[in-house]
Amino acid sequence: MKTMTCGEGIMQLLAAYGVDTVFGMAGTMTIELYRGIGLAGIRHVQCRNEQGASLMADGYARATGNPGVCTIIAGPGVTNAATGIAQAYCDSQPLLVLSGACAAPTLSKGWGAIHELADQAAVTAGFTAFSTMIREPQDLPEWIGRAYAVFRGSRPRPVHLSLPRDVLPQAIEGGWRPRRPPSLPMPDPAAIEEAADRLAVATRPLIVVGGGAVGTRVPLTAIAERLGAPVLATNAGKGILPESHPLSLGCSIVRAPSQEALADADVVLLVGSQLSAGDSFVPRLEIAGDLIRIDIDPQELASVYGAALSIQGDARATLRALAAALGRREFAPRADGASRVRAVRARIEQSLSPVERKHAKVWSTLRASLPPETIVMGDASQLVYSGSFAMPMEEERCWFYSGTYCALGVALPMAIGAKIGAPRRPVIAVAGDGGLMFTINELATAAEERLALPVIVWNNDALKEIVDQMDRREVPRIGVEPKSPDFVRVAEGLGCHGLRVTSAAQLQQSLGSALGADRPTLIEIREDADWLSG
Ligand SMILES: Cc1ncc(C[n+]2csc(CCOP(=O)(O)OP(=O)(O)O)c2C)c(N)n1
Ligand SMILES: [Mg+2]
Repeated sequence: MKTMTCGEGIMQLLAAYGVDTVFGMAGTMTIELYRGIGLAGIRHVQCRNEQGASLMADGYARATGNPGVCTIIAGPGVTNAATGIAQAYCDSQPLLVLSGACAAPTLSKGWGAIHELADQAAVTAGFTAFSTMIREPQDLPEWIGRAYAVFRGSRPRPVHLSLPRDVLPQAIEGGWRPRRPPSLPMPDPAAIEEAADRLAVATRPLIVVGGGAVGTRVPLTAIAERLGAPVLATNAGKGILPESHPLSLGCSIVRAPSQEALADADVVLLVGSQLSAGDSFVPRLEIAGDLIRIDIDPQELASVYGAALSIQGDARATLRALAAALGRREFAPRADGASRVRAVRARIEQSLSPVERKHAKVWSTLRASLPPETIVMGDASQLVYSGSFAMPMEEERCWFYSGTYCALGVALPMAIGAKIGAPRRPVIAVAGDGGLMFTINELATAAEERLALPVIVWNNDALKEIVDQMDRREVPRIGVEPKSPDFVRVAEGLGCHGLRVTSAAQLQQSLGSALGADRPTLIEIREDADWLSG
């Protein structure tokens, strides 16, 4: 059997699990991993800061459904990457973080080893499924097997393996093999019958879908139509039911008319969602009717919103079983579902503020300019908050706004990861002037990778969301009106195209060029532009 280093063995094993790309930043401790990356023929995308690497890996996972992998150094590599790992944790994304670590004999001793953290595994323990310090090379096949058991057999979440610098170069006997992931949990048939009984007699049923329901379009559509039930999506569930469907309320959970429809329902079927406050902007939504929850995570089923009936199971298998159970029952679907949806949509349309009407104008231009399979990566900007309900999606895995962790600066690196994972699909990033500055350095990564990536900057010369909150509460505007750079020149300096658009036609035309370009294109839209007024 061939002898190789532990670093080589890890990468060969990951290639056998299907890993084709890693996002990273090399350092003295991880060089043996890089020998393995080269030998395994894995693509390495070099970020400019480890925050970019973890966010790119997250974007890759969202676009492909496969785990995103990042390779980073110990200490500052881990603390820099923390934001992307924590975001992936909040949004249940599969992420494998491979970091260096100080030499095993120095760990926890405070000897001043380079990149030392007192307890590196503990740093990420609160936002990973597990975080482990590897002590022996032969432990790795098990820990990587456990990581894939999390990714494929449960609620996906990040896993962090810390690899000491004296472990990676050790010789191993080759031939580490992937372990077969466990099967997904199947629902209890008695619980499915009870859910069908409750739904069949509901007079105002309503369905809410989140990220855990991705992949359930066929049974979800059958259930919604069988019941005549409106379907509301969270950001992570946007597009599972096409938003052109007459029963779709889109991702309008942030708007009062949709929240009232939820409160008014007599039976609510909640699938694969925690109903995060980041989606609704209210700490706790009102649900007066009976709640039926479907989730793969038993703890989620017991959290915040107590349920009349909790069904643990894989969402697709559970909804298939529920659709079949409803099909066996005699009852007429509620006839007023689509008219309830139309009424809610009309009230939302009437409730838009002047600036939200500007946002809607931008989104309608983007929607008209972009193919339906386009992936949109959104940052925590006011334009994106409106996009949740104003940018209709016909497909799932197309809209990503991570409202729960809600970290500024995520859109650009996530879009880079998505474009690398799904090169044939159009991908755009949308960020505010404040948010883009957090990770604008990664334009250099996108340029180096020659990505045809439009990056939309919504420029209002302010951290406008916070300005508005300060104004409402009569707090002086302190620290919320930073001076923006000349974004077009910054983009050009980092190897991208850049332009400021002054009309809908110009936005449409520039997007067309950007999607076919040999480099990213920063497209600046000013909130005070004439074309958005009136
Ligand atoms: C890492 C991080 N720091 C601070 C915040 C708080 N915050 C939320 S929205 C916002 C303003 C963002 O400004 P910008 O990106 O320009 O978008 P705008 O609100 O102007 O549309 C801030 C500072 C945050 N969400 N994330
Ligand atoms: Mg702004």
